[in-house]
Amino acid sequence: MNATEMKVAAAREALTEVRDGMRLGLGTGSTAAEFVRLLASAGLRNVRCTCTSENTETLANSLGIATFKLAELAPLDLAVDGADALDEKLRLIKGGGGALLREKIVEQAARRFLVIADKSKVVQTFAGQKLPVEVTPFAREVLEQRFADLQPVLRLRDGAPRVTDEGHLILDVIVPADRDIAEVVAWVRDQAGVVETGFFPREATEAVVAGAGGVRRMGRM
Ligand code: A5P
Repeated sequence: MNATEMKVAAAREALTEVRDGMRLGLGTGSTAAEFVRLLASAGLRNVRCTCTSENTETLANSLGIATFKLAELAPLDLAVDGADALDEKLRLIKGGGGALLREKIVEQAARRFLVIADKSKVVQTFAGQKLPVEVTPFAREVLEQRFADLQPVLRLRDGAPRVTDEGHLILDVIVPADRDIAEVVAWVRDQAGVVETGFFPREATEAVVAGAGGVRRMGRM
C-alpha cells in the first residue's frame, strides 16, 4: 500500500463506525478528505455534518453533503479527522493544514473523536516535532521573539502569511528535545496573543492507523 492507499484504508475503516442519523464532525487534511469522499458515496441520507474548516465544507458541499453550524448539531456523535503525529497514549499534534483551532473546537464537542492516519504519523515522542501555534496578528512579532528558543517560523501560503479561517496567523515551533511537550504547551498557551496550539492531549478517544499490513485500532488507555 502506498501512502494514499493507507489513508483510504483508514478512512474506510472509520466509515464502518458511522450510522445513519448520526451527527458528525468532518476533519481537515488529505486523510480526512478521503473520509469525506467515502461518506459522500455511502448513501447515508440522514447523517448531518459540521466541518472543521472552510476547505472541508467546500469539499463536502461539492460532493452533495449538506453541512450545518456546529451549534446546530452539538454534541456530535462522532468526529473523524487526521493528525500530523500521534503517540500510543492518543495524544496528537494537529494543524498541518492550518485548521487546528476549529478542529479542536469541533472535536471537543464530539462524544467520540476517531483519528485516521497512516502509520508514518505514529511517534514515540513529540520531541523535535513541529507544533503549530495559532496567534493573533497583533502579537505575532513579539511572540516570534519570545519563542526564539522554539525556532518559530511564520506559516506562509503562496508567499504571504497564512491566515486561518478565524483570521489568525500560525507560528510553527519545534518542541525541544529535552522538554516535555505538555510543559512547553502550558508555557506557550500562557502568552497573551496565543489563541491555541496544535497539541491535542485528550481529545482523541480512538484511532485507526493504516500500515502496509492492514489497519490497527487504538483506544484511549
Ligand atoms: C489540519 O489542520 C490538520 O490537523 C490535519 O488533520 C493534519 O495536518 C493531517 O493532515 P493529512 O491527513 O493531510 O496528513
